[in-house]
Amino acid sequence: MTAPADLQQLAVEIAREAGELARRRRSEGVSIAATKSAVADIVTEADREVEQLIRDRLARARPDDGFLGEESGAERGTSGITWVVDPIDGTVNYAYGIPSYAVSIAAVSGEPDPATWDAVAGAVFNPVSGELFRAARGEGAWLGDERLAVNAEPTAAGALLATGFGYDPTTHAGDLARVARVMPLARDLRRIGAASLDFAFVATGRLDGYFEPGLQPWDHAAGALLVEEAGGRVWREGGTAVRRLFVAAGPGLFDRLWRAASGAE
Ligand code: LIP
Repeated sequence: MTAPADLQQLAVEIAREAGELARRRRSEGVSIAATKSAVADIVTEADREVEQLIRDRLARARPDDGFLGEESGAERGTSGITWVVDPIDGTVNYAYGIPSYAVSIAAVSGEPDPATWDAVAGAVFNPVSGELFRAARGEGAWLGDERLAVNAEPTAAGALLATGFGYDPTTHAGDLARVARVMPLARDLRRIGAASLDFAFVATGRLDGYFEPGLQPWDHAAGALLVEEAGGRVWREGGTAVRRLFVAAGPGLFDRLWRAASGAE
């Protein structure tokens, strides 16, 4: 089995190239290729082009690996490693020109099932800020040469939290009820619009915690590893939940945030 550090290096190299393509295409103007689950759920031509670049680079470097991408679907491999890819996470931000979007690439081992896989390496790259967050299982999470650490405890002012909402308007009432349950813990709330960056910001200590229902495997595969390798905890709702809830935070906040966000209180 390839060392996590080697998989991380490949993810970093490809994320950089893919991110530069996304940034270049944005500067040339965005064209919406299609809508997906709801009118608000868009995919741009750049999403498709960037994912194809990532898929081609991975196939050339590791032809026996599997692939699971937001735009081009899944292909099983034979190596025990599957690459889980969101070519442009934060697509709506990207379409509007808001500089908060990222290429998210993760290598997972085991079955390509988010309920059971083990993320072993990942990279999250924001080509506008130039920040590339990376992690390899057991080797920490990093931003450049800076080793990342979650905030162990929020300050006395309360927790700086982030969340997100689904594209389906019928889910918004429940999402807002969840926010109301969580707000007593918070000093303030951010809605960044790219799950991979939300996770990365928890890993860096820029956020104390993050919670969001309905994330897709490619939204969380790399970001959750960043948080875990930075000393944080990540929970995903199991069972038959349709829009599974994700919660990520440092050890001093996690249990309170999970109880409030999940409604377990
Ligand atoms: C987005 C997530 C974000 C969520 C959005 C959307 P996409 O992913 O990163 O956290 O709130 O609804 O799902 O669609 O931009 O790849």
